[in-house]
Amino acid sequence: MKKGSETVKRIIFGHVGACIILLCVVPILFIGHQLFWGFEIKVDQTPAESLEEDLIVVGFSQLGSESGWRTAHTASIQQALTKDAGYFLIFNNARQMQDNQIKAIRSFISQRVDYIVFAPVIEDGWDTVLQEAKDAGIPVIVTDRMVNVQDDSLYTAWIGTDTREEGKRAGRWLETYLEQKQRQTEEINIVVLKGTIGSTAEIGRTKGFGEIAAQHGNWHILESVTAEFTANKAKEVMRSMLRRYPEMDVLISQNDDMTMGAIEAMQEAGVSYGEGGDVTVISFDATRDALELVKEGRINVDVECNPVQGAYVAEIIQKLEDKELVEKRYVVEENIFTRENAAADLGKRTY
Ligand code: GYE
Repeated sequence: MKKGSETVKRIIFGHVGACIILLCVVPILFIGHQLFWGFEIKVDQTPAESLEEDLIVVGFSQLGSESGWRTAHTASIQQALTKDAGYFLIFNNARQMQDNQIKAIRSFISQRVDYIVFAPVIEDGWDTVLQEAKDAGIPVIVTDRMVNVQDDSLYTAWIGTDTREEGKRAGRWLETYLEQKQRQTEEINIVVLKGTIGSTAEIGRTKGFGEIAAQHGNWHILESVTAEFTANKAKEVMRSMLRRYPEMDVLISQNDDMTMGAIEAMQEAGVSYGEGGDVTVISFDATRDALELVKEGRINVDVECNPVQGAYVAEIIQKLEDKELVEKRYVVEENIFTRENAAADLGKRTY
């Protein structure tokens, strides 16, 4: 009898003890996890507030924060999808890693968001996760870069820029410039700083410029190297290219951040560039900082890429809410800037 009650006690206290330990340890582990991962786990929160206020819940997977252009693109989406406008926005930064984007999208699906918006880091590899979103009945709006999927019905709409046309514009500008300088028959040595390999901006700009370059037997692309759209990497790559190609005439840099890095490398190496310099500089994006350099003649031409896409995303969502049909592709307007027109635009530039 005594033995029996001891056993019962042991069982009861054994369980109680285990419960107490669990109750103490689990919150400690949870807090530790929160402190360690910070806001990145924001993606797993349940948007309870959105239910109370009847907001449209949007999960936005941004590919990274690699450039000034990206900062402007993020801001544009955040400014359009505000609470005042009726949205509950869940933001996740994938730090240029596709795996992180896939995780974020899966998390949006498990939270049953109303819409998924995402800017894909590269074009390939989205079929499976987008199929999961489709099966869950969540419309996906792709912004900025494009996806390459077998079945176009895996996304509802895409809003972005015509990067191939941007590449062509750079090529056509170089044609005209060389004619004006009466250098159209000279041998022209070109180096290219590419963006993230496999991203729409890299694919389109390379292709577009390549199409024009192919029409000129005297244009020689000495080397194309990726610097992943970042200034630091571009500075490193450019240092090495300057050592290897002293005969370089033209730099094509697929975004402004890389151009800034390359300019630093040229300055360090004592190489002259821009108007009147040895290296003609062609850039993409036309952010405010870069336009200042265009105005000063340090960048010869900047082909605009427009990051202000948030309002269009909101418009697409509103149409879908109203059960209206939406276009599959929306392309934003873009310009091209040289010393002649850069100053005039700087005043009204929002990014
Ligand atoms: O040009 C670059 C950014 O995808 C168009 O990505 C975008 C490009 C933009 O990092 O600065």
